[in-house]
Amino acid sequence: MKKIILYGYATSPFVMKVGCFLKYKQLNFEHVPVNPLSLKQIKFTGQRQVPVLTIGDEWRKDSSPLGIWLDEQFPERSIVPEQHTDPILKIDAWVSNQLIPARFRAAVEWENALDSIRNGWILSSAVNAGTPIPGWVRVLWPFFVRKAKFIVEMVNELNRAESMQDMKLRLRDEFLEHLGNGPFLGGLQQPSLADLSAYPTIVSGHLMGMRGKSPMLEHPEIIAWARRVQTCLPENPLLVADELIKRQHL
Ligand SMILES: N[C@@H](CCC(=O)N[C@@H](CS)C(=O)NCC(=O)O)C(=O)O
Repeated sequence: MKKIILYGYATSPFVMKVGCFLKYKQLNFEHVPVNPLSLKQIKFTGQRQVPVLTIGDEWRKDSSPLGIWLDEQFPERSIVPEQHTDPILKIDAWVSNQLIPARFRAAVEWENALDSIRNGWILSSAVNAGTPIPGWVRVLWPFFVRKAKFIVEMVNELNRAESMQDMKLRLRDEFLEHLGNGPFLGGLQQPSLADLSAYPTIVSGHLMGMRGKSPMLEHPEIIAWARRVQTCLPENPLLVADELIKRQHL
C-alpha cells in the first residue's frame, strides 16, 4: 500500500478533520507535525497552508478535497457515498465556513480572558509537543493567535455584529437541523465526511481540557450524536498524544 502522511498542526481544526477521515477509514498513516515558525516540514509544497496530505509520491491540500481524494484512493468505509454527495458536502462546507471560524472567533474575541489565555497555553503545549517552539513564544501564543493573518481573515468573514452567545446558539440550532432525525448528519445511517469534520471541531476543546461555554455540548441530542461518532473512531480521535487528552469522552 502507498504510504500516507498527514502534515499539519495537531491543533488545527482542518488538520483534525483529515485525521478523523483517516482514522475512520482505518488507514495507517504518519502524522508529521509542522513547525508553525519555520514551516520546514511542508517546504516541499512551496506554500504555507496545512493540512497537506501525501499518498505515495503525490501531495494535495484542502481538507474537504482531501477527504474526497482519500475515498477515491481507498473506497472502503466510504465517507462520501455517491448517492449522498451533495448534502454531505453542503454540511461539510457549513463546518468549514461557520463552525471552524466560530472556534477561531473565540480565540480572537475573548469572552473570559483567563480562560482564553489558559486555552491558548493548552494549544501551544500541544504544538510544542510535536515541534518544539521557544518558551516565550509558548507563553505569548494566545496573543499571537489573535493577530495571525489567516485567523483574523477567517473571523472577519463572520457577522461580528452578532454576539458570541447568539452565534453559538444559532450554530447549535443549525447543527440540529443538519442532523435531522439522525442518527448521523444529513439523516444518514453511517457517519460521513460531514460528521468527521464536525466531530473534532466540536469535541477537541473538551477532550483537551479547554474551558468555555459550549451550548452544543450541553444539548442531549448533540451529545448522543457525538457518542455515536466516537464509537466509530479510536479511543483518541485527535492527533495530539494520549497524555494531552485531559477529559473523558462526552
Ligand atoms: N480551506 C482549507 C483551510 C486550511 C487552513 O486555513 N489552514 C490553516 C491552519 S488552521 C493554515 O495553514 N493557515 C496558514 C496560512 O494559510 O498561511 C482547508 O480546508 O484545509
